[in-house]
Amino acid sequence: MHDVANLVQRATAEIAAARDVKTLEAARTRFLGRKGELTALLKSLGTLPEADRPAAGEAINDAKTRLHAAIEHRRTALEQERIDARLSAERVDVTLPGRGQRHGGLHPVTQTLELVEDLFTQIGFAIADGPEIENDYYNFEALNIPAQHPARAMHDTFYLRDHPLLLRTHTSNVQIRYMQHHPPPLRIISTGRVYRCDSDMTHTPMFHQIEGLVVDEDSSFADLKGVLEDFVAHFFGRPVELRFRPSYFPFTEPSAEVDIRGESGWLEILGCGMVHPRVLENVGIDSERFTGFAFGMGAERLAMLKYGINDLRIFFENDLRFLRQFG
Ligand code: 2NL
Repeated sequence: MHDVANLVQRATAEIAAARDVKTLEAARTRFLGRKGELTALLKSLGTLPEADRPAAGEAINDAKTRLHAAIEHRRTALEQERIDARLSAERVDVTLPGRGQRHGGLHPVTQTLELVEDLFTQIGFAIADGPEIENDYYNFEALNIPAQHPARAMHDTFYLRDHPLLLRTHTSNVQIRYMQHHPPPLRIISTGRVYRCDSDMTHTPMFHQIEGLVVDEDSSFADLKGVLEDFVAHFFGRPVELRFRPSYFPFTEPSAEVDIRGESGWLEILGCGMVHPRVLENVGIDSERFTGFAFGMGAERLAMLKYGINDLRIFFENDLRFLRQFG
């Protein structure tokens, strides 16, 4: 009897001390297993005097029941501890705000191109498109740009290796192609990428140009001025003062460069002029009957003036901190 009490005391302590199921199982085997201590006591019953056997047997069975219950109780507790530990380790805060999905937006240059196309479409201009890889005729020859002209030099124009082709230096090639297939009167806007062998603070090898062309029986320089005044007012959203300075382009005569009045002085915004009669004749238009005016501007330059940007290169760096401001 004293042995049973001692055993129960040791077993209970061990069961309570078990930190995991494996230790607990070892304790069960040691005390309740087929070769366990309690089984050994049961087997030794026969060595007791007959009169003591029922009481001893009852004590052993009672101990067996209690230890069994204690083990199951402990097992349940350990299992619960394991679940609690996992629950707190793998906790998810479902109240956190979601990561969300940002909306994309159009590049400021694209927005500028679309706004200009929109404004000119409203006053009856058609949108014309053409190739960025062009031949010498459409990029230079038809535009009255002579063979020795500096713009045609290797260091100003990108030529293709092994092909008599080049990357267009302006979108005027589109105007020439359009005039070949559309008799006047005509009004068109052409926008797109153009390429020049040039790279510094204020020049990138690729930029976007916007060109306009009107050919009609009596289009005049006054019409050109009116169209441009109207355009800048709508583009900047306020009346803007323009200044025309005499200039030179091989494809216009007379030619002018146009400035807008800025905070501190005049800022150049575009070039323009009356289409040179030779350009009209090159596309089979009677220059005695028809006259035309044309203008060209850089889209990046236009966007810089509209949004107050001072460095051209930021348009091409794809820095989201910059681009998101135009969302
Ligand atoms: C500039 C100046 C200009 C034109 C482009 C043109 C096109 C044809 C005939 C005559 Cl088909 N002219 N385009 C005329 C004057 C100026 O561009 O500074 N561009 C960035």
